Amino acid sequence: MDYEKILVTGAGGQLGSVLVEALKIKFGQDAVIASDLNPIKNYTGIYEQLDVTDKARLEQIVKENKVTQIYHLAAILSAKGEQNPLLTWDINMKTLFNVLEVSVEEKVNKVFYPSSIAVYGDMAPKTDTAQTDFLNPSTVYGISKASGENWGQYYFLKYGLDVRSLRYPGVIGYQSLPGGGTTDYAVEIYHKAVKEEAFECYLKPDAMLPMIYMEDTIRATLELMDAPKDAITVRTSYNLQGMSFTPEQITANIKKYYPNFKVSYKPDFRQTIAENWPSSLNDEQARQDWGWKPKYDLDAMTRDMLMQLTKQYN
Ligand code: AKB
Repeated sequence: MDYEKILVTGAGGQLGSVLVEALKIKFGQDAVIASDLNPIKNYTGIYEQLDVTDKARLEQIVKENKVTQIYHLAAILSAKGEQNPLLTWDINMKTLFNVLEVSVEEKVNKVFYPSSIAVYGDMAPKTDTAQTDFLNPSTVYGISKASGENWGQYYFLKYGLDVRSLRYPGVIGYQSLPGGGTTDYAVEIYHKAVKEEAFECYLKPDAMLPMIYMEDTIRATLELMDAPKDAITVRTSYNLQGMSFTPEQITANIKKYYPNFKVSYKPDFRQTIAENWPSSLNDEQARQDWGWKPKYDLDAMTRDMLMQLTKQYN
């Protein structure tokens, strides 16, 4: 294997904390630098405190460690972003520009930039939303991701920087908790079921959204980053579909294993966000270009989530 030194920003987050472990298994513990604004509890491995809005500090870490790949995960998500739109725009874009600029300056080989289903708005078809459908995002997070994808493509075309990206659906995993997203309910609901507590859902029972299990998410990310450069025909961001379900459907699925589980509904502003997002994505291009295929459907995910969380809580 070629020499790799991989920097992950936002490594303490829901996805980052799982991705760094997968990267350590793949490339070795010394090849991965986990960075975050705050120290990561119980982390073993190389850690650097990093505010990605601080370009000089980012540059120092990349230079000193001869970083070859950056996974730029640090961002403010959809629901939290709406509480302070201008700050969200500022942070999401400034951190991306710093990563792109430093990558060109320091000749980083590859950059991973996560995009989201939030790039779509009410002008795109709701179901089987295509890669090339219209983007009119309704949240500041979605606007930052739609712009960010295009900036990634710009740096690829202008500077030859190998930026790769996925439009993630809601990510569900037992390893970590999400923060500030609209799809977060689908993680919390499992924790409540296993703790035998009632769950109050902030979306309506029929709010169907695209979701993906953590195992599939990590595999998709690594497969995309491993794909030969010539195979990547989409330089904005690839649609990625795992499964789609509503709060009512996930509840019914959990009830197969926890028949007494109780869910009530109190929709809030996140319901409006969800209403503007697709209910399923067409990910044909990812399947064609680098062989994407999800492994987990709703029931397979539920069984694994319940088993893993039962171990955690006992
Ligand atoms: C969110 O809900 O904001 C994220 C996402 C779908 O990008 N999980």
